[in-house]
Amino acid sequence: MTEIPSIQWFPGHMTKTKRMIKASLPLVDAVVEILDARIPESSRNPDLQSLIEGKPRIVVLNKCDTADESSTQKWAEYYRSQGLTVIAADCRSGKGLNKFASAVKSALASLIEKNKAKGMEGRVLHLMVVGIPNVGKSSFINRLAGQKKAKVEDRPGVTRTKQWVKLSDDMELLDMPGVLWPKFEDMSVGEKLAFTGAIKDDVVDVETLACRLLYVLNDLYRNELTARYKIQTEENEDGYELLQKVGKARGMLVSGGEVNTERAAITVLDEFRGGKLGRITLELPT
Ligand SMILES: Nc1nc2c(ncn2[C@@H]2O[C@H](COP(=O)(O)OP(=O)(O)O)[C@@H](O)[C@H]2O)c(=O)[nH]1
Ligand SMILES: [Mg+2]
Repeated sequence: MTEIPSIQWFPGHMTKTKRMIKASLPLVDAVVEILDARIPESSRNPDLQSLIEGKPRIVVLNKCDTADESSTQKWAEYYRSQGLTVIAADCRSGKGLNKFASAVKSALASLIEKNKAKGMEGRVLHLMVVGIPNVGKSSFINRLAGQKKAKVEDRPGVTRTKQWVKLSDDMELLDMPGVLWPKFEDMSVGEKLAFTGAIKDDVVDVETLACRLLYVLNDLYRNELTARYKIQTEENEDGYELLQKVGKARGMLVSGGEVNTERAAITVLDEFRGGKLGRITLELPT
């Protein structure tokens, strides 16, 4: 097990988060789980299932603009085969969110049927949003709620502790995302979270991280890598060699002609996160 400094306060924080999610659960009909489409499993909280005790779940494969389209489809099929309702979305532009309402209705079909039988057709459906830091929970809520959010807050008598955002006449969202933690214990999970920027760079060494990313990209997306930096690479080439090549190709040299590897590393990470290398998914369903 690798020690990442930030996991030292993990247990206490986690307990508080779990308590908060549990306290809100009785108020909602379904849970919306936001995942990063580039690393769906790694950006998932492994405890969520037991935490939400069988509440219907809608999975949002977010940031799908940065992920490989065919891989996102595979992930969607995979989660659907587990009985989950799935949409792919880009919460920065709002693309894909038009499918959200119908996804909720399909996830809650049996509840809606029951309501209808009880003569409570059109009863408001309540939803809670959860996910690990940086997956786009706030972007998701803001995108869906948009202007409506301000209106709800302006209404007199609306409690400020539990903010409900009205999405439509029959759907409301809890305006307080549940922040969960990813599974840090697994080295490769931690690494992927660091690649995408979910773990802050101050807890990892940028050069080591960039070397690992380059190694992985050379394995999975060699064409994209060589095209972006106009370099030639070998199969299984050492990450540090790759970093040197990138730095050289970009003219990132210090006096004496050595490559400024720190600058090269920052560039690689920034460009990967900014989608400059293309649409990349770092893991596939097994
Ligand atoms: N490319 C892309 N970036 C996104 C998307 N959704 C969110 N982001 C970015 O991801 C970062 C974290 O988003 P935020 O909503 O604050 O995440 P939170 O921590 O889960 O609330 C921000 O820089 C967002 O602009 C998306 O669908 N595509
Ligand atoms: Mg947020």
